[in-house]
Amino acid sequence: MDKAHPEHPTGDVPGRPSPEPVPVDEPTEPRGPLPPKPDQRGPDTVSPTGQATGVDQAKMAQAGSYLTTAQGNRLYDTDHSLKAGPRGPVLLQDHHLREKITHFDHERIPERVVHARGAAAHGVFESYGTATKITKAAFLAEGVSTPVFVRFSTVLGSRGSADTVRDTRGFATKFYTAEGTFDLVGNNIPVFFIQDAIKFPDIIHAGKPHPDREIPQAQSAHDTFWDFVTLHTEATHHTLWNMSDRGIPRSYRMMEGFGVHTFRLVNAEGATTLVKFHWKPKLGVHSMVWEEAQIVGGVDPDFHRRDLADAIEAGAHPQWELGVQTFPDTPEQTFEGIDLLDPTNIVPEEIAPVQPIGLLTLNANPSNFFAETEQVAFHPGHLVPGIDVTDDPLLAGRLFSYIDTQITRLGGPNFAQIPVNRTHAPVNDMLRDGMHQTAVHRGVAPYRPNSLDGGCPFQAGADTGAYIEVPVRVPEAEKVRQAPDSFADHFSQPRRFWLSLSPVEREHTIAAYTFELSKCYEEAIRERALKVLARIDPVLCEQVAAGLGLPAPEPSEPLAEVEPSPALSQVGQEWPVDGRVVGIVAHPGADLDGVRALRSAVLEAGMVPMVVAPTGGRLDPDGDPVTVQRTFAAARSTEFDAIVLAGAPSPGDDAHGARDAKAPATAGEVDPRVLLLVSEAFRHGKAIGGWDGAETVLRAAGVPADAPGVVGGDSGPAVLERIVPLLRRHRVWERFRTTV
Ligand code: HDD
Repeated sequence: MDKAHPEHPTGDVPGRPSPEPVPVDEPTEPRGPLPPKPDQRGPDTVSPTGQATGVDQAKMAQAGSYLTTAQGNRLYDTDHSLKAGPRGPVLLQDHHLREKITHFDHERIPERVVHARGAAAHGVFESYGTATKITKAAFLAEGVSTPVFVRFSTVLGSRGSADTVRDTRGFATKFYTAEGTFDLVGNNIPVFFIQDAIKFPDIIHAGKPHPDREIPQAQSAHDTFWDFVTLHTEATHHTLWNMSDRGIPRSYRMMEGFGVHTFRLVNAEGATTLVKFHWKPKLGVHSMVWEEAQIVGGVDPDFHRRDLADAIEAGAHPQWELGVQTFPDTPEQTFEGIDLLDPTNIVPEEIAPVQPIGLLTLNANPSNFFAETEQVAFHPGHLVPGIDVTDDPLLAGRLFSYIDTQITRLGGPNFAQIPVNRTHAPVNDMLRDGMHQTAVHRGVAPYRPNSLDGGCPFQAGADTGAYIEVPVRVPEAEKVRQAPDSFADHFSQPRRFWLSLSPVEREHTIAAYTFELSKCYEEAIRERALKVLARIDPVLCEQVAAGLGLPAPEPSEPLAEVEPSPALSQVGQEWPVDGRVVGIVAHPGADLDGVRALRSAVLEAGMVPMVVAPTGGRLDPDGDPVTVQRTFAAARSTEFDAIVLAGAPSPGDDAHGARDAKAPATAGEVDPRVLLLVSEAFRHGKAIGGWDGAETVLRAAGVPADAPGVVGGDSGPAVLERIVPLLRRHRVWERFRTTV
C-alpha cells in the first residue's frame, strides 16, 4: 500500500477518486461581510486576548478563506475519514473526524423550559422623554436612542412546534442602555395564571404535554391543563384571555405587549410612582380565526417567524409605542380598588390611560439564530437606576428563576459574556472563572476591600449612577404562607373582560372553550369548567354547555358588578394596512394589464401583492411579464389578508399574450384549488374582490356576490379601493355568525 501522504492538497490519495485540485493561490472568498448589527461589542475587560478593545466575533469565528479545524489547521478533505486504505478501518488518530463529530454531538443545548419556540429581531428604542418626571432612567430621557433585542415566543410548545397554536405569546425586550441592561420580560396578555411564583411549576406541569405519552404538543386542549385551571380559579382571567382571539395572534407585529406586574419608578428627586408597562403596536392588535390558525399550523408552522423576518427584510419595520399607566405609590398599592400587586388584575385604560414614553422599531434580523435568538438570556432582575420592583409575589420568584435557568440552559454562570447578552455599559465585576469564561481578567485582587489592585474597582454612589434600591418600608408582620384577602377575587376581572368583548369576539371565545373542553376525556373536568364559566357569565356558560352537551350550572355566587373596558376589544377600530398581503388570483387568459395595474396599486398602498396562478413562471411572457409568486398547488388562503380575482380581458383587447388560455367561463371550469382558496378566505372573514367575470368563481365557491366584504369594480385598482377600507378593519366582522 502506498503510504505516502500528499503534502499538497492537490495530490492523489490512492484508492479514491482524485480530489479536485484545491486552488491554493486563489481561494474562494467567504460570503461578504455580515450585515451591520447594533453594537454588540464586549466591554474592555472581556477581551479574550487581553487587548483594550472588544473582539470582532465574526472575525474570530470565520476568518481566512480556508476550511480549518477549531485550532486553525487548514484542511484538505472533510469528506472522508482517515482510513487504513480505502476499504480499511478508520484510524483513531483522525483528529479532524473526532473533532467534527464530537462538536456535532454537543451542538444542542437544553431548550427553554417554557417559551422554547421563539423568533427575535434587533432594533432601536427612541425615548420621547415624557417619562422623565417619574423616572431617572437615562434611556428614558428625551431623544435617547437605545439598541434593543426583542424575542417573541409561544409558551408551551417545544422549539420545533408550530407558531400559530392557541397560547400566550412572550414579548421580551433587552434594552442595551448606557447604564446597563434593562430587560422587560412581558407577554401579549396583561395578566398571569398564578399570583405567587411558587405555583409556576404547577401551572407549567399542567400545561405541558402529559408525562406518559408526551402529547399533546404546544396546546392547552387537554385534561391536565383544564384540571388545574378549573381547580385553581385564580387562573380564570388568564385562561379567558387565552380562549379569546388574543390566544391566536395574526402576527408578532400585531400584538400588544404587557409588563404584567406593577413596577416602581423613581425620579431624580427620589419620588416614586407605580406603573404598568404596555407595548402598543402601530399596526393594531389583530388575530387569526381558529380554523386559519389550525391550517397554518400544518401548512406553514413557521408562519409568525417568517412574517417577522420577511417584514423586516422588506423594510416594513414593525413599531410599537411603549406606554405606562401610572398610579400613586400609596402604602395600600391599590388603584380604584384594584390591587396592584395581584398579577391577575388589569387596570382599565379608561381609568388609567396608557401614556406613550417611546418608540420601538425592529429593523434587523439576527444573522445567526443560535448565537442570538437561542442564546439570549432575559431576566426581570436586569434593572437600571430609575426602575425598581414591587412586592408582587409572582415577580419575586421570577427574580430568582431567570438567572438560575440560564445556568442549565447556557452551561454555566458566564452567559452574560455571550455577545447577545453583553451589556453595552462598561463591566468591572469581581465575578471570576467558571464554565465558559472568556474574559482574561487582569489584576490579583477580585475582592473588596483591597490594596493590591489600588482599591479598584470603586463603588459608585447616587451621584455616580449606582443602582440604589428604593428604601421602601417593609410592613411589620409575622412570617406566613398566605395571600392577602384582596387576592381572593378571581371572577370580577374575567367578567369585565368578557363584557368588553364584541359579539363576534365572544362567539370565538365560546367556540374556543367548547373546542378545548371537548378534547378533555374526563367529564368531571368539563363539568367543573362549566361551574367556573357560570361565575363569569351565564351566556358564556350556557353556550359552552350546549356545545358540550352538558347542563349549564347556576353560578355558585352572585355575578360581579363591573363596567366593561372598551379598550380590551380588538374590534371596532381602523388600522394602517402596511405590509398586508393581497393575493391576486390570475390566469394566463386574464386581464393582465389589470393585474399589472393592481399590483402597482397594492405596492403604492404599502402592501404586498402576490400573484397566484395555475403554474409557476410568468404570465404573458411575450409582453410585460407578470411573475407568478404562488402556484395553485402551493397557495393557501391563510397567506393572504385579502384575495382579488382578476377579471377577463375586455372584448377586443389583445394586449395580453396568452392567446389560447381562457379564463373559466362556467362554474364547473374553475380550478378546485381556487374554490378552496376563495371559500376559506370567505369563512375567515377576509376581504374578497374581483372584476369582470369574477362572479363565475364566486358562484362556484358558493360565495354570494352581495355578501359583506365581497366587492367588485371595473378594474384591479378600482377593486383595491374598496378592499383597503375592509383591510383597515382587519376582517369583515359582519360575516361571522353571532348569537350573543
Ligand atoms: Fe417567565 C421565560 C414571561 C412568569 C420562569 N418568561 C420567559 C419568557 C418570557 C416570560 C417572555 C421568554 C424569554 C425569552 O424570550 O428568552 N414569565 C413571563 C411573564 C410572567 C412569567 C410575563 C408573569 C408575569 N416565568 C414566570 C414565573 C417563573 C418564570 C413566575 C418562575 C418562577 N420564564 C421562566 C423561566 C424562563 C422564562 C423558566 C424560561 C427560559 C428563561 O426563563 O430564560 O426562567
